[in-house]
Amino acid sequence: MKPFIYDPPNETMPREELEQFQLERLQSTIYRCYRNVQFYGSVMRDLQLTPDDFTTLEDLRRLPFTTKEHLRNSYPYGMFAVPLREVRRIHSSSGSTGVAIVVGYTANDLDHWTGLVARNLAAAGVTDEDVVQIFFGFGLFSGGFGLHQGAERIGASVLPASTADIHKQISVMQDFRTTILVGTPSYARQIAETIAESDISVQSLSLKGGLFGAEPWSERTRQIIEENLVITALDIYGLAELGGPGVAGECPFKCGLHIAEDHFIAEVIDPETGEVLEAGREGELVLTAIHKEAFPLLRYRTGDITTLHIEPCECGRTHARMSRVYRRTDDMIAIRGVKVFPADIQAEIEDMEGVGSRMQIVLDREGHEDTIEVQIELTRPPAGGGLSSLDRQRQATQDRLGDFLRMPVRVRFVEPSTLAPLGEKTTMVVDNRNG
Ligand code: DLL
Repeated sequence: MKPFIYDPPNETMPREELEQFQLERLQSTIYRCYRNVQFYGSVMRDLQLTPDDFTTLEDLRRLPFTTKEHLRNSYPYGMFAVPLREVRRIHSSSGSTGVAIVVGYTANDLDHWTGLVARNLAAAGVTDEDVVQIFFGFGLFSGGFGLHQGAERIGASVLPASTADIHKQISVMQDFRTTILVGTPSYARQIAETIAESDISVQSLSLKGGLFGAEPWSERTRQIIEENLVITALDIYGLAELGGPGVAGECPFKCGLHIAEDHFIAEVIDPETGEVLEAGREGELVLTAIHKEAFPLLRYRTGDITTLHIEPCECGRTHARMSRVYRRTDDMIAIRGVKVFPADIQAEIEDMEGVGSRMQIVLDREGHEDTIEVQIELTRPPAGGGLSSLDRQRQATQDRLGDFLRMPVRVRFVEPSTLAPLGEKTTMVVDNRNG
């Protein structure tokens, strides 16, 4: 049986037609950027380009990349393409280094965004019969409101549970007969493990599916959520700069996340050289927003590492798929000269029983030597309870990470919510080595 597609004319458009459609939207976006965004106007004038020079999709490559640095330099409203009176909503992302990125939406942008998130929810099986519990934060972070609007658009009953504590989440789930869970995968896993260890029978719940994202997660975490809650768990991807969630989402075939290509042009580049790579090769995702009024970005370097797949998907959608994002270009750390991706440490941890997936790496220097401490939020006390079993588990985790990294690692277990409030993302790396 083919799964439900929310917007068939746009989601299943033959690729040739889709590319023509993209070109038309790209041309009008470039024209507006040239006229209304000082930054893009001067970039194009410096390169002696005018909007008329963009006659094919490949011509997009004549433009340089836009980076987070450019957005920071234009803080808060310097890259908006419309006057503030036309802006209906503002969200922001604090980013890993603390300087906020500010994003504006016109009434049309809000409408389109809502439709995109509705597509992802529909792909996860959400209908107007569902009760959707959202445990993303509601605030400047785009997750809560983005998913909320999308679920309302479908006609589901929405529970904006936000970042309430785990017992509250579970009681809401029981009392209000939640059918769909939406939030960060780390919190979903914690909920799943807590229920599995409690005397609550999962059959007494009404759950059938979940849509999780905003942070990297592994197949192991998916498996734990799916098995313990007896649901199908799918992935949703997005970033504030491109409007928040809704940029891409998985379908039930779980073979990558379909990118909303009628709204975004996706390229994958070699992060070192900037060379555009063909489909199937791994690199940094670069996105161009071709249907935004307030905050259109051209060739934005997301920092996320992925691979594009353009061959058709069994679900019937023609939009390209991106493989699950697990690493970023900017989070690679060098410890004692060894290059490490925090996501790889996280994957080791996610593989272990009883240890939560939320962690923080703290780098320091003792004498001339780098030290690494990994702080991990424990989701529950170790089997057998007691201090000695806790210490045994800590030692086992420490040994495993030490083997993995081939250097001494200190592991410290911390209480849930220590690294960040539940449902919010943690800062992966704290580097105290230069100060
Ligand atoms: O995380 C938007 C969002 C909200 C996406 C709810 C999905 C669901 P930011 O706070 O700007 O926006 O963070 C964006 O988070 O560049 C990725 O590095 C990471 N990220 C987002 N979704 C995923 C995912 C929202 N599904 C940054 N898998 C992005 C892995 C993800 N990483």
